[in-house]
Amino acid sequence: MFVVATAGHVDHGKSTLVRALTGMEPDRWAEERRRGMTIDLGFAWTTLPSGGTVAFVDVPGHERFVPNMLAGVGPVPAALIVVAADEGWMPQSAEHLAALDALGVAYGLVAVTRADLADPGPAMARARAEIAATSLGTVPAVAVSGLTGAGLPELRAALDRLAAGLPAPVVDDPVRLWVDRSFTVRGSGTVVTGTLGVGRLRVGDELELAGADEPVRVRGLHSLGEARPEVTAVARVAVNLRGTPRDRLGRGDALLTPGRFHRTDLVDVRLTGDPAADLPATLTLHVGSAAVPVRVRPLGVDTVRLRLARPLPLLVGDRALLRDPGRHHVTGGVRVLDVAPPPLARRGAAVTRAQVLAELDGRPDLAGELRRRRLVRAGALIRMGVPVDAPPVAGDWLADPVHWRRLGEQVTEEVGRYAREHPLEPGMPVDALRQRLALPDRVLVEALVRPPLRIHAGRVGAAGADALPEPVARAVQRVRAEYGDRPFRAPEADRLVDLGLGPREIGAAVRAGALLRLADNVVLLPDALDDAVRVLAGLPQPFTLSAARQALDTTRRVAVPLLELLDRRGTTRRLPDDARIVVT
Ligand SMILES: Nc1nc2c(ncn2[C@@H]2O[C@H](COP(=O)(O)OP(=O)(O)O)[C@@H](O)[C@H]2O)c(=O)[nH]1
Ligand SMILES: [Mg+2]
Repeated sequence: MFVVATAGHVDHGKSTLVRALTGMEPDRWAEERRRGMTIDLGFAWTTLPSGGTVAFVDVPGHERFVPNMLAGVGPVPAALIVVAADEGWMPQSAEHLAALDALGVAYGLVAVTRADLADPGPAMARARAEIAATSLGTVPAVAVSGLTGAGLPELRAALDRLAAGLPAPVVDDPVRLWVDRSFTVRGSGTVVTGTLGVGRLRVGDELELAGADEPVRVRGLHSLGEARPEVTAVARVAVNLRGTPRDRLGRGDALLTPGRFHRTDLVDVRLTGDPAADLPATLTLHVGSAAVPVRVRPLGVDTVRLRLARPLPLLVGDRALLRDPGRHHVTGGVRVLDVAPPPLARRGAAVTRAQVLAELDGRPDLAGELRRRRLVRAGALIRMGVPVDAPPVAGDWLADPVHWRRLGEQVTEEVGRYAREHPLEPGMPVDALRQRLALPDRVLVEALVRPPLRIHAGRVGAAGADALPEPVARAVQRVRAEYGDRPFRAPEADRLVDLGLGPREIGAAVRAGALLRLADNVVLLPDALDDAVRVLAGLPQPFTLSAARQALDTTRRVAVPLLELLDRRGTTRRLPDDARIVVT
């Protein structure tokens, strides 16, 4: 199937032509038929001579209903531009063409209608000249009469050729179905319709609703009036949603493949076409079937920041248009450059940003994104519409190579500085390093630490940094020399000072396993513990504190905390009468 939207001034015969081609009534409402005027979008389809199907989105031509027209053409990549032979090029011919141009529509043809009423030549020449200056370029033209049927076979053939020239549909990309209608079907519940430009939908699929966080489930699918288990792009499709109240969604919403779209209310864009020098501060942004008020902040010559009144699922490269609803005027096209732009808080930030934006063209560019964002999750980029084909540096983090190398150097610098400032600590705590480098995730620190650095017990240091600093090692050796043969005599506080063992040095020695701390300023050599257990086990059980003190040849200063330590470890057990036994 291919989908074509009509375009053209009111009363030029768009709906008549669609009716003549399809035998279906595009004006769906009683009011439309009574007034003989299209107000909202109409839908009809037919089989072409080639056997292919063309579906029409018939739009209103009246200037009051341009927003409806834009909701119809937004998601549709081809246009049938209708001009009446007897009236020629008119204001909404021009405005609709400006809209197609702003959206970058590149495929189309002209039908000069009411050719039974006047010579179609002048209208056709004018229309082709106007269109040639837009994204559509030179297009085929056919003169027709919806009344007599003249020219319809030629128009069908031209539609077939247009279809043959369209790019192949992309069926494996994520779905973003812009809703153009929503209604309730008795017994089925809520149904939404739209033009599926990319991807595929299946009954049972779980989708996201752009405006809400809960998922919705596809209960049924219709296309061309028939129920189908699956619909692939390009297609007009009606989606029956399970358990979604009708008032939860409407035109301008979008059904999305879960997790694949970034919803944003702030975008930096390039204005295409002929940007007005004095852009109004508020405009309406039309994208897909959505129309959202935006505040405009000029940044560069042709780049602006838009603050949207509600978030939309936008991607880098999206085409949209800005319209001034008060002046019935398409102000220009928009190409989305960045859907997650940085805040402009600091002085001069806007100028810098304008320079950055001047380099962007809306084509997703992984290397450029990495250069600008430095560190970003792959999933975040994919949700912005940037394909990721580079390996992550850690977890799902991607890094700009230059930034990553610089971070590696900073790790070495920071860890070195920390070691100088904290000589007794066995390295820099990983989290301190993470904060110092302003890294958003610990896995990044872990990936940045390379030999000779390593992570040990939550700290980053040189391999062997948990060994004792030189002066402490010497002091411990002196302790060993002096107390090796009386292992339960702890050095007195004065002696520790003489040896250069202050609280920090003792801490370092304890962490390195070179000393055993029983209490403040009470330290033993580490093997003393096993020796003590052996001695105590040789005593008659249970034994008293005093018996233990004598057997160990030590003082209460050591014996009390030593036994308490053994109690805590469950090596000894303290009985109600304060005697102890060794637990075997
Ligand atoms: N004579 C003649 N009248 C036409 C032709 N096409 C449309 N009309 C009439 O023009 C009027 C507007 O047609 P319509 O299809 O509603 O125009 P739309 O606003 O562009 O959809 C209607 O009265 C039609 O009957 C045509 O080819 N020949
Ligand atoms: Mg109409």
